[in-house]
Amino acid sequence: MSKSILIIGACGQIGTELTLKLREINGTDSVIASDIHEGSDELMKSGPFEFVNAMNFENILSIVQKYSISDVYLMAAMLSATGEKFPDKAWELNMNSLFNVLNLAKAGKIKKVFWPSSIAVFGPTTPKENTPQKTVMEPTTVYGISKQAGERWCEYYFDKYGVDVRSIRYPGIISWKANPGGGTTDYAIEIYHKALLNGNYTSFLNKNSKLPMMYIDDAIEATINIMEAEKEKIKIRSSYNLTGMSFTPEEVSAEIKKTVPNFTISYNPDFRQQIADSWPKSIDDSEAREDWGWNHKIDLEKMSEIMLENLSLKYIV
Ligand code: AKB
Repeated sequence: MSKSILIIGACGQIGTELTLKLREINGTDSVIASDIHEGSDELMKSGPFEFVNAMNFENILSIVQKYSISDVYLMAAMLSATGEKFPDKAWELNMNSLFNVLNLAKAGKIKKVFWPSSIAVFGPTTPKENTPQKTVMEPTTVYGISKQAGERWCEYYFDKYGVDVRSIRYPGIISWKANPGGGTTDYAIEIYHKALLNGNYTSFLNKNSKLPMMYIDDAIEATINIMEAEKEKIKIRSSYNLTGMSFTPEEVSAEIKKTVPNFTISYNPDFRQQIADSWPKSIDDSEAREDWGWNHKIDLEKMSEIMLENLSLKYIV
């Protein structure tokens, strides 16, 4: 029997491409996209869509029942930079949405949950290079605190109630289809847009701010692979470390210059610098590689080629 999937937060940066990929794999009608607002034309035309507020349990339940949903991907969240401006809202959205979905699984209404965590669970006291899976975690952002608390709750629901919840600590995700919203790693997307549109970019992080990153195709593959892996292979029920590459604004700018030779970058760090400074520079994701076969494919050079090629087409049309 084919499964029925609900994506909550389907119109966001990751949700958009996750929905498209899951529809390609499982068939259009088995994948229900949902959000509080409509998404891109491509997403809206690709299959069924429902308005769903991730903070409203009854609202999610009615859609789960309407489509006999088995798997939920909860992609709705407030990210690090916006979370610092609206701490109460960030906590409310990030935690309530998670409890709603975990409780649906606990009640046996759905079978499997994907919930994204983030490198934001780490903090200034965490070892910065090759950050291990298990280490000191003292996050200093509301987003990071909510993700860390969420990880503990996921493990708790698995241990106490047998909820099959699976999670990845996403690094910064780079993509060109849907815009990101309110993250600290967003500079690494804006820079490609501005390189093509203006030939210059003012970075809100300084030139040596090295952060873990990943191209969207790798992130989608990891997300689907962890959900498809046999249950026994998922040995960590809080969240898995995951990475593709690490780079600084200066390094990505050097990569862009290979295609846009006149591109210039300047630096004007703002409040997001402090957030970036509190996060790891590189991640040890060997447990994800060992447990369920994670393997990234795209490095900085390849990613830059893909970004510039696709964005040039977007801006020419
Ligand atoms: C952010 O910058 O807030 C996110 C993240 C690393 O989780 N992209």
